[in-house]
Amino acid sequence: MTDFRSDFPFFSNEKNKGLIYFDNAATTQRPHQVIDAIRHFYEENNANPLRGLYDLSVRATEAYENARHTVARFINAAEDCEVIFTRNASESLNLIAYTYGMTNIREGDEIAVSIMEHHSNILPWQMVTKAKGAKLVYLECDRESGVISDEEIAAKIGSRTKIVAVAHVSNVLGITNDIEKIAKAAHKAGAVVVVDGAQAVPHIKTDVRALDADFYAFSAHKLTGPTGCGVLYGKKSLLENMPPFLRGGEMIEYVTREEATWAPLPAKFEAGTVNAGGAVALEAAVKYIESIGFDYITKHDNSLASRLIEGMKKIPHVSVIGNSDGNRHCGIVTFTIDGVHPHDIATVLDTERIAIRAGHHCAQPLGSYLGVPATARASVYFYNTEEEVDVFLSKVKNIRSWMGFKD
Ligand code: 7TS
Repeated sequence: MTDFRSDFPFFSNEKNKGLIYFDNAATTQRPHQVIDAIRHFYEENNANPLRGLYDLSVRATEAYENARHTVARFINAAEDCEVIFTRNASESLNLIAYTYGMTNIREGDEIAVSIMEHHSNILPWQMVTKAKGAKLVYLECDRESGVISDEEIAAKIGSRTKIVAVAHVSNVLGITNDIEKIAKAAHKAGAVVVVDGAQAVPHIKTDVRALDADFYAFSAHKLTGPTGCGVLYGKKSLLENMPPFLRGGEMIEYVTREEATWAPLPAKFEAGTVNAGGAVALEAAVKYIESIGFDYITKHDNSLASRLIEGMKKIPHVSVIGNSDGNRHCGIVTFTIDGVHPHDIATVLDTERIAIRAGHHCAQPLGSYLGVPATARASVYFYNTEEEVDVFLSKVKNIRSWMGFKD
């Protein structure tokens, strides 16, 4: 393995020495390349972008727009203006609901989401369907494999469907949904496809045009970038016909006492002073991830997930949620231990300096559907190691006996 960890000041920090960080699906750590990029922007190029007529502000604007160009190339958008900077994936999804959703959904229409969605891709659609007298329909997955079948797609996406909102990768099951197939069905029905890519973009090569996604949302902080910076990709023809989400700042063309007209894309969707430092840091994260390459990242994440799953299969009373093939987990392994509350699993592991997430993972409808309201989740990234997986497994093995169980 290449020693990526030396790129991460976090891991050499005195407080974090020896820590096994397995909560990468919640947020990742940042390499110095990203931290340096933020520092460099504020030390050298900081001004309010898109406004000033002086050289410094032009530099700030260039830095911001270069970041947009890098992101557009990274996800293979056709044009830079199809990339809108937001605060995070949640805001990107809300933007679509408040603008496209609230103007295009009518009484009797249907919005289809999958049962494995993060709340950020459910609540906005609950809001739209309730406001418009439309219906929210759930695409259910196979309880064992996590796969959404062709039959389910055919049954739930039809002539009433106007929006299909689905995760590219589930934050609980780790499964990759077949977006191309779902997009084909949606487009045939005359619906648009909203893809929540929060857990996909960090782990697999994402090509929004090959997927034929109409909208695609993700967060910088899950791919070693900064918090407070997210992306909404949208097809230009759709974005151009949508009303603005938030109002104020440089998103206008002209304002009278009564009326306003809107700036062209992407400014129309970026009200107020933009997060240029965040965008520049996201660009650094993208370049860093590209320097490692998805050939390596995907393979490594799959290999560690497989090691985790194979190890867990050998431990009595431990059950892995979802697919039995580690190559279908994007580094996310959710599990339960008989008789031990997931919060206790996380607390016990914390005393061993292992950080994992436990609870509902902001996917309560999935927990109800699978009959497991709370679970524990280990999620790895390219900087995690086989040694860490083995230490983790050895601790998981002992949890029941530490909790007083005899077998
Ligand atoms: N969609 C998915 C699939 C996610 O996993 C998350 C965050 C979001 C949307 C929201 O991202 P945000 O950046 O707007 O917060 N998921 C998790 C998680 O699994 N644990 O903590 C956050």
